[in-house]
Amino acid sequence: MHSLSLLLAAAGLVSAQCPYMTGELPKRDATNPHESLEERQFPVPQPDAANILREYTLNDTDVYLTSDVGGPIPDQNSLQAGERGPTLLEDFIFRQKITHFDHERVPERAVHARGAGAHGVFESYGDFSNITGASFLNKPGKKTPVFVRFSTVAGSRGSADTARDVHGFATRFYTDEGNFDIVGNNIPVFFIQDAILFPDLIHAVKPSPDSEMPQAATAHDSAWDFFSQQPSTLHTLFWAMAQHGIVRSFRQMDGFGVHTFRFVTDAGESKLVKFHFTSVQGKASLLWEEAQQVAGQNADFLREDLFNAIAAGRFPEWEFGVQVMDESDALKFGFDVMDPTKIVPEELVPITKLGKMTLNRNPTNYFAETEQVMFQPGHLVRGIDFSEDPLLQGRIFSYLDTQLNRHGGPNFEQIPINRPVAPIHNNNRDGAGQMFVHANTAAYSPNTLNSGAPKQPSQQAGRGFFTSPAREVTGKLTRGVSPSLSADYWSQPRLFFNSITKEEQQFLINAIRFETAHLKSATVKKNVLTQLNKISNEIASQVAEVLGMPAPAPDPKFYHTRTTKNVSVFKTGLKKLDGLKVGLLSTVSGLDKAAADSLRKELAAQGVDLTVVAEILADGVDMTYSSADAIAFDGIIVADKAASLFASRTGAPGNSTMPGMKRQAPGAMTSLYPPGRPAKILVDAYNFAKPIAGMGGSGTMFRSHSIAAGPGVYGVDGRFTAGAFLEGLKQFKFFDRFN
Ligand code: HDE
Repeated sequence: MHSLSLLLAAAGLVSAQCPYMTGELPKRDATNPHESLEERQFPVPQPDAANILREYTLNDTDVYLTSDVGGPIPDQNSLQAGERGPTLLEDFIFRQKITHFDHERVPERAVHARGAGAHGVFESYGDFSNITGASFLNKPGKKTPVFVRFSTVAGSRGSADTARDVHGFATRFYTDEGNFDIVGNNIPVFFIQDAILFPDLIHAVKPSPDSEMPQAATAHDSAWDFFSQQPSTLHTLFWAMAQHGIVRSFRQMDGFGVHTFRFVTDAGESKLVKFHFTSVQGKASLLWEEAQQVAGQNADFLREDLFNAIAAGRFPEWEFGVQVMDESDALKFGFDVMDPTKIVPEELVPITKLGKMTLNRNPTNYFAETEQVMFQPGHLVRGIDFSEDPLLQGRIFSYLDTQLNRHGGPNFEQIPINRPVAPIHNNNRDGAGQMFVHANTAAYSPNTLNSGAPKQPSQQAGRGFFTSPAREVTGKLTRGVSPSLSADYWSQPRLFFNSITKEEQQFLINAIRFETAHLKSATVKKNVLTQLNKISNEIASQVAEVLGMPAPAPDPKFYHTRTTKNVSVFKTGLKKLDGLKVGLLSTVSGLDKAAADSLRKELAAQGVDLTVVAEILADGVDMTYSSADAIAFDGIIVADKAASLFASRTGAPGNSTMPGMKRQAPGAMTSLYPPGRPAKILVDAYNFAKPIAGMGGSGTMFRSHSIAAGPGVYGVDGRFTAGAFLEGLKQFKFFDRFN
């Protein structure tokens, strides 16, 4: 029997040591030269549910270095003719090492090149066989391994994490009936309605072909030229320009399948569904100025947050749910539910929660796992089916094709991170890098020579995948956008704008102002205003003001005052503080270690990390002012007796020893950190709307930096409590400071 055929269902698997690791290979029958590998009956490696890659993981502890084919070799010096060279062609060790290095890179993803992944587990809340035949949802408590890759879209693999962008949220369920991928985003809608426009969208958004600028940004003419001529982009653009484009953490964002899919029961009854992953941590985002600083100072901000949280045992969680609609509901809500530029408002169809996903293990090797994971909307399991959405239809083709390009052959599904935990039996054969030794010589179907196996499953036999019987297609062949998709691109961006907080509204307008102020073409600017004005005259007028153009007269056809829920970041806010960071600004001499420790404990009880900052690394100090900045923290506390560090105003003449710089107030003179750095951390944190506090009567100090008492500013009156500060962290941002 084929060894993979016994790779068992993920849930509840027993761990078994790989035979190749123990060295206990079965004996070969030397008298039978035709004995096949199958007949040798290898003990079958079974995936361990806690780590489905364990059997493939190489451990180099206390071993000798070998060549790729196993012989021990030294590889630190080339073989050369004589002491001073040259290197000899004979040097197989040199050639193998260098050749392998020369071929280390595979093409980065055409989009979503920058990402971070993690393993985890999905647990079903119940038996949902009344709506789907999907086996991973058919039992309460049933566990299925998952791998998730989060990403940004436009930037290349080395771009900064906090570029303003849509964020990818791709989830693979390694179900016991095959892999199921939801290749989704953190924004529930998409820019276009037909996959044939995807190359146009991406060419417009990516850097200019002549200068390769700008990297990971849409603040350029071609992007807005496309956006303003293709109004299907407006809704997604609004989400991306709002806080969803600059998330605080991958952990603090929701995920969406975007398209409408189908759930199909074993009996063949189908419903339309939309997939949702709702963050148990809650939602949080950065401010734009903050995100820009982070991009310069810590390009790894989001991946670092995810990696560290998981390493610290603070496992991020999402509730997985579906909006369920009848087949007959497709046009009932005033728009087409096949339209990926529309949300189905939760007031109309609430989310049914199906289970919880927990990410609990970091990858062991970035390339092998995160870079080689190859998602596809076409990875579908019995019980789930596609919809007619033309965008989804195109994706089913594109992802398979792009994986062929990235891997260079059809066997990428055999790479450990892509292998299902379910058995594989088919007549696909050969190709570069084939990993299986297929024993069946009748590699075709139908056959009699292998007794018809692998047999054809069906809806009834063998739990085969089947297309929903309710799907019916008629009509003349046509190219063109359906009127049900093109009737209204403007009401839902307005619904989104109406439903976010007034601060978020202003941030959204500011973001559009920032981007459009980079435009050179007067035509593009004019077209942008025309489109914005169809959504809101207020938005168009505010943008026009910055562009030095006249405010347009209202174009009210799509104006309305409706709102919906769960589209704002700050309205719902944080539910858990796990993994947030607080900086305690102190001095080496004034540090009260006992007070710092007790504060650390109080914050840690809610999953918050305390970092003590002082002039130099000393006992009890975690970070120095030479390397700290406000962006490293979600909140700042100034320690008792540290006030001397804040004597000068931000930007005051330097305290540096650099030639030509004036000296500043006594007490702040040092060459240990840039001029005014401690005060800058405090003032930046305030300006980034973070909670700040002084532990011991900090009123005067705050006032000297123009920080007024108010929400999110604690301890001004000398009364500081960790509890109040933690509440402040939950609110996360304090916008009254900008009023
Ligand atoms: Fe993708 N997309 N996409 N996309 N997409 C890719 O596949 C594509 C779309 C999304 O972490 C590529 O493996 C087309 C919507 C994510 O590995 C490529 C269209 C949504 C990821 C591709 C879309 C997405 C990708 C590039 C228009 C949200 C990263 C590398 C029909 C629902 C997955 C790759 C990962 C990646 C094509 C539109 C999400 C080129 C043609 C809509 C999260 O195949």
